[in-house]
Amino acid sequence: KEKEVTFSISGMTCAACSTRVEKGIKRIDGVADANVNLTTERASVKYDPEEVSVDQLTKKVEGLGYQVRELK
Ligand code: 9UX
Repeated sequence: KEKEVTFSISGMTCAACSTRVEKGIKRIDGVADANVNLTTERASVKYDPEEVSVDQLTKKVEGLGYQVRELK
């Protein structure tokens, strides 16, 4: 069953940053949708927990060069 997770992401300073993060997350297998908001520094991701973990999503964003934490 699909789940949704919200992240706080810092380090995004221009619109190309948030687009980059959003596209990067969307490319991951198991991700159904992703929305990244530059102004609020929030990302919401719809994903299938049987295919991808929150930790993998986090690692992806870190790999792109931003600081990320899950919001509970
Ligand atoms: Mo904008 Mo973001 O020139 O890494 S793409 S700062």
